[in-house]
Amino acid sequence: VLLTAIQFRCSKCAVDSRLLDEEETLADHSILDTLPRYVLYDVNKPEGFNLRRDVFIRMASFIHHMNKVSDYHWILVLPPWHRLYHWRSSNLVQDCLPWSLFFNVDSIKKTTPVVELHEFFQMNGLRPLDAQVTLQDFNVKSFEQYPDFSDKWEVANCKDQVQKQFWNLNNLTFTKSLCISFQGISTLLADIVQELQPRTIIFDHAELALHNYYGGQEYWMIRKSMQFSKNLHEIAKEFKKRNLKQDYLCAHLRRRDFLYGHPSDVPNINNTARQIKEKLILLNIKTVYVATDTSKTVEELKNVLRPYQMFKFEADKKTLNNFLDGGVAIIDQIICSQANYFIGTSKSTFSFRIQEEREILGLPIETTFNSFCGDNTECTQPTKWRLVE
Ligand code: GFB
Repeated sequence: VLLTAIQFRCSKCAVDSRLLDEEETLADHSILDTLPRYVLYDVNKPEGFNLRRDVFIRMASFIHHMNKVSDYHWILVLPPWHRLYHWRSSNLVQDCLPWSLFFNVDSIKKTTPVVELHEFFQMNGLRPLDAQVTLQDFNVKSFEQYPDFSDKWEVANCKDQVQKQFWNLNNLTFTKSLCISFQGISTLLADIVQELQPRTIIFDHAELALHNYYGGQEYWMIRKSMQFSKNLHEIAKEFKKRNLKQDYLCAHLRRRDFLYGHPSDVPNINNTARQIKEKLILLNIKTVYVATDTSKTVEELKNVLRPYQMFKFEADKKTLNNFLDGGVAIIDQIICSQANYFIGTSKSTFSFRIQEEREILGLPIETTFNSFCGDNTECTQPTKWRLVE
């Protein structure tokens, strides 16, 4: 049943060739001018789920800008979730997943004009995209002497290989492809669109475009619209009803690649337990919920934390099959967002997103902006990015 569901998702991603003929009959340019225009985008392959959520905000902000300055109506195409590096269940097919599997897309649509990729194909058919733009860094020469932070872009020779096939779809083609050295905020992409005048355009390496105003009013408006799907909220609610009947502290322990990527931010198990216990005593809380990307240390931590009770969400087969690794990670995030107290892992965007969610819920800041301290290092606590309305 699961495989059929996933095949269905992927087939929804594929192009319906019948639509091309209909589209081709739209030879009359005055009709074309009344149709919406579309921006697609993709992100550097190894980036994780929560950094990608941040890139969405930047691209959504760009679409808002386009709809202010352009004569056309612009729509952002939600890039399918596709084989992320951190999704470890190798027995599951985790390709070509629509945003609706994880998010309440209706909520996003209330703030930003978006469509899923399969909806875009229903509109566009097999017509090649007008432009593929691969963003890349400027070559930095003598940066130390002359740091140049000005916003700028220019057409350039491609530094790296250009992506030929997005999301394994061989039907997504382009009329022209170019590389652009880019440095600046996402609204600067409007200048590129102005220059190329495409009806449909895809930006690769969209993560290079920065926020217009990180943590500003528009940022939070878009961020608030990115609600998780009702199904995932329901599963988190059921888990809490069964296991977390009283006040609880949530600890997010980001380990795997952080053990070597950010070793000074990851305390050992005894030190982790010590930091948790200190807070439990201070807050008079008896229960801990642990969200982590590894099962290795969970039993060990449970033992060291006794007599305090420790819980972790373990997805049953059905939940994992339906919502995959991405869904299970979101369930962890929902449960941590609603905890009485949260301690995250420094520098993890997974933890940052939980902190944002807690701001949206209006929880006291002292219960939110806390990180574990690594072993033998000076410890700084996270910046308090407060919600702005
Ligand atoms: O979300 P993310 O960008 O956060 O990537 P970081 C980490 C991924 O690991 C999550 C899994 O999206 C999940 O798939 N994961 C992490 C977890 N913590 C948990 C957890 O508590 N529970 C569950 N179920 N899954 C960045 C990456 O990770 O770290 C970059 O985006 C790079 O690609 C960098 O690897 C070093 O910011 O934590």
